[in-house]
Amino acid sequence: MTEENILLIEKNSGVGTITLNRPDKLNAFSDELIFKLKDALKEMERDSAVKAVIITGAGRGFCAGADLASRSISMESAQKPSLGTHLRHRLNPIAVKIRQMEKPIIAAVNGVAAGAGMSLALVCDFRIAAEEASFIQAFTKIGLVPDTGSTFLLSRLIAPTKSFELMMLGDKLSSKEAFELGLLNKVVPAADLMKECQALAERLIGGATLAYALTKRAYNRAVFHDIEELLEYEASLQEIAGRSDDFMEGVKAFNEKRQPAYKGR
Ligand code: T3D
Repeated sequence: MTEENILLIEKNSGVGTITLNRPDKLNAFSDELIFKLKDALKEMERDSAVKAVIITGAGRGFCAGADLASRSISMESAQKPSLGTHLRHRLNPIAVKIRQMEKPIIAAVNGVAAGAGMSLALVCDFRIAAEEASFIQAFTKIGLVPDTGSTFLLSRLIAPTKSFELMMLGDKLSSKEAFELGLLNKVVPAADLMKECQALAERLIGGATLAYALTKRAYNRAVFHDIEELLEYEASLQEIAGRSDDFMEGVKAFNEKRQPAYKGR
């Protein structure tokens, strides 16, 4: 069944706001939501009246990563889904588009950001989070490898010791902890989140936008010059993890709301 209005777009004073809108699923990435996000980013890039972009989520989640309910349905078919292909065609192009777009992109992290939802926040240029927001590298908890850029985004944004621990254990980070680690620009009360993000966007729009665009280009070159190669590497590893019994068990356990019983294969 097609869901309605799963992504909302608003344009105001040169700022384009994209809202992921599947609140009852904590804005998990269904295929349709991914396609709509990709189209929305292209629209923001093309529209010369839009000078800065904010990405946020409706309800109490920012984005809970891949939609595990639809994964469960697709794994029941004889043909196992290829997660490598899924990443190459769906999520990885979004990460590349956000890094390549020469307009500042702000993640307004209103709630939990898990799995590829955390990657989405990490790949943006700025991250402002509500006090209630949290961050989880949920991947290994369901038998997967961090993807959509998480392996290199996290380990380049914060110290490798902590980033590796977060990827391996998948423990939840509060906004306060994420800020202290250097993952966030600011933490604000939920009621002020969109106001703060709009103010930052308007400040950027009012500045030397060509210089900002060139600075983003230089930053990409300095820090993320190998983004496409690393996304491809993650996809090739996810292809292996996605065919494992542990991944099948991880998704099944999540949907059955129980602890998984992994076998390491
Ligand atoms: O498959 C591929 O395409 C490859 C790419 C993979 C990239 C990935 O992102 S892998 C990681 C996928 N995400 C996760 O593993 C996170 C799963 N979610 C959670 O662990 C928890 O929901 C949270 C920690 C995010 C939040 O916990 P909590 O207790 O605040 O909320 P909840 O009760 O678990 O969730 C609320 C509802 O959202 C619930 O539905 P219900 O029972 O009320 O009908 C839950 O099932 C739904 N939901 C949460 N996350 C997802 C989801 N539904 C589908 N997919 C989800 N990822």
